[in-house]
Formats: sequence, structure tokens, C-alpha cells
Amino acid sequence: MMHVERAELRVLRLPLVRFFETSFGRQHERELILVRLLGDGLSGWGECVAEADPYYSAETTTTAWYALRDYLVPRLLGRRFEHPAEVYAALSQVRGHQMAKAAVEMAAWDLHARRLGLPLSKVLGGVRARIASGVSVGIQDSIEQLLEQVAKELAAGYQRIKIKVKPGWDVGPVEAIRARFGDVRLMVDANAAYTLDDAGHLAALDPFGLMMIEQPLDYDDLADHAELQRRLATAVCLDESIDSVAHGRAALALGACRVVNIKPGRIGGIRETMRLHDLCAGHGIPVWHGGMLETGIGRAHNIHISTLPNFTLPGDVAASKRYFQPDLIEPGIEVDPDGTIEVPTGPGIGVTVIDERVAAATHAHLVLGS
Ligand code: OSB
Ligand code: MG
Repeated sequence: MMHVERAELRVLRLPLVRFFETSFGRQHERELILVRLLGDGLSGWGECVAEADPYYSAETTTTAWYALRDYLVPRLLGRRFEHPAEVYAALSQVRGHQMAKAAVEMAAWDLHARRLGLPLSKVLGGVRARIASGVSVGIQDSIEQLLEQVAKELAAGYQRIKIKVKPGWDVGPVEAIRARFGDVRLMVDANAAYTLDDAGHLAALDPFGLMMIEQPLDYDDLADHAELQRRLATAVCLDESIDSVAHGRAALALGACRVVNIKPGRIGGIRETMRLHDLCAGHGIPVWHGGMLETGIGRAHNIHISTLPNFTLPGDVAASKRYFQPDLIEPGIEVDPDGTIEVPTGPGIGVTVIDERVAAATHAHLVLGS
């Protein structure tokens, strides 16, 4: 029985080690919300993946703060839960706000696993002790810079390279990577930068043997993705378009993708992740774990979740030092030369949060409950 006695919400701002650029812009800083649930002398951590601006998703740190403070945390405070799988249902009266829901739901999973004294991966039924790691390389100022970044990541051992693309930065960069690095595992992510009118142009990527093309079309579209998939040899992977298990089911029914990027934050947390994971497995659709420039807290969750059996492709779950120096946890997440990350074996998410670093980056702080 898990008792939720108190919740702490924080807004943090952390500088990124290096800027990150996607089809919707360049970012130098990560603003994020941390959720801590306390009960029975223990605490569990969750990290909200919403960003400061509504460019990747409609949810932002501002909307998540509002949803958590006024609607979500009040539905959990003072309550007892047999299991964290009950938490998502306790929030179901609130429509949407998946990222806010996920942050508090994931904190409940951490709290539960810590109460049991078990690593989160064991509680979830994970099947591996190490996960395969890939990187997401942002849009660069030049091809030379891109090749330099890719060379560095390959030397570090990462098992696959994803590059961000947009109109004007797509076939050229892919061609340059193939010319320089040969047959490496390579994919692209457009973050919704194209339309179906670009189908012919996107088909020019087919000869390069990409693992997949992620979210080429609009953020809420399924029908055009299904049509595009029929016209491409390359597998389409959906990210933004699958913001719930229901939309995942619709995507599979329509044939809108052959691969799914799962970000628990995008679909409402760990219980929903398990449902989408199982649904995809039943359709023979592989999944991989996406990333949202998380600190070590969200990253640790992602590692545990990536141990579920159908996470068969390397995810965007990489080393702490690519993002934050220092990270909020100690030791930071490290990637071995074989491109794998060890799953933490301590209770819960199994990482140590450094309170002073959290405090130093905090711009707003709110305690709810006793
Ligand atoms: O589309 O996968 C994406 C980061 C922020 C928002 C959206 C995305 C990303 C990434 C980075 O690709 C993944 C990571 O390294 O955390
Ligand atoms: Mg993406």
C-alpha cells in the first residue's frame, strides 16, 4: 500500500552542454518540472518532459505546472494505492495533459519500487540488464560540423545515429554521412516539417537504407502518414502523432507507421507505456524509447522502461554528459564503449539525486500536502 502524503513541484532551468536544434528551432537551455511524491518516509521522483515553448507539443512547463498544481496532485494527495498502475485511472477525469500526468504517475512508480526495495525494471517485468543506446544529433551549421559530431558519437560507441532533418537539410546530410561512415545504423527525425506534397522528395531517401524516418508529417496527422508509408520503402516511425494509446491503436489500424517511438511522457506515463508496448508487440511493430533532453532523473526512468521486451531498437537514451555537466544525479548515466547502458540495480530508479544541484537550478518551488 502506497500512501501519498506530500508532493513537491519544482521548475528548474539548466544550460545544455551544446545547443540542440530541430526543425522547430535551436535551444540552449532546458526548462523542466520535477515532481517528488513523499509517503511512509520515502520519496519517488518524476520528471515532466514538457518544454518551455509549445513547439514539440501543446503542453509546456506552464500548462503542466497548472495541471499538476490544480488538478492532478490534489487527486492523489492523502490517498493510498495498492499499485501505481491505479494512478493513471485516478487522473482520468482530467482530459489530456499527458506529460503532466506522466510526471506524477512515474514518481508513484519510483516510490512503489523503493517501498519494495526493487529496481523499477524488475517491478515492470524488464528482461535485460543493459540497454542499447543511440543518439539524436541536432541540425548543425554545416555538413563539416555534422560529420564531426557524428564521428564523436560513433567513437563513443553509440549503436545508431539519428539526425534531425528539415526541408533544405535532409538528403545532403544523409548522403554525406553515408559517404564518410558507410553502413552505420542511421535514421532521420523531421519533427513534422514536411507535407504529403513532399512524398517524392522524401522517397529520395529510400536508396540510403535508413532504419526509419521519424514523424515526417504533421504532429496530429495519421491519414497522410498512412498514405506516405504506402509510397516509401523506408519505414515510417511516429513520435508526435501518437499522444495516447488510442491514437497508437488508430495508427496501427491505418498502417500509418512500421515503428513506434515511445515516450512515456507523451502518452501519460508508465502504465500507458506498457499498454502501447504490448499493443505494438501484438502487431509485430518494434518500439524504441524516445528522449526529451531529460536530466538523469527522467533518463533513469527511461532506462528501466527500455528493459521491456519489445524495446528491440536502440533508443534516444544517451549519456548524461551529452546534455548536462553536471547532471542532477551522481554518478551520471554512462555509455560503455559497446554502446550500452547498465540498468541501475538499486531500489526504484536507482540513482542518487543531488539535492544541492536541484536547489541551485530551481526557479519555482511548491509543496502540497502535509
Ligand atoms: O523529436 O525525438 C524528438 C528532443 C526534444 C524534443 C523532441 C525530440 C527530441 C530528441 C532528443 O530527438 C532526444 C534526446 O537525446 O533526448
Ligand atoms: Mg522525434
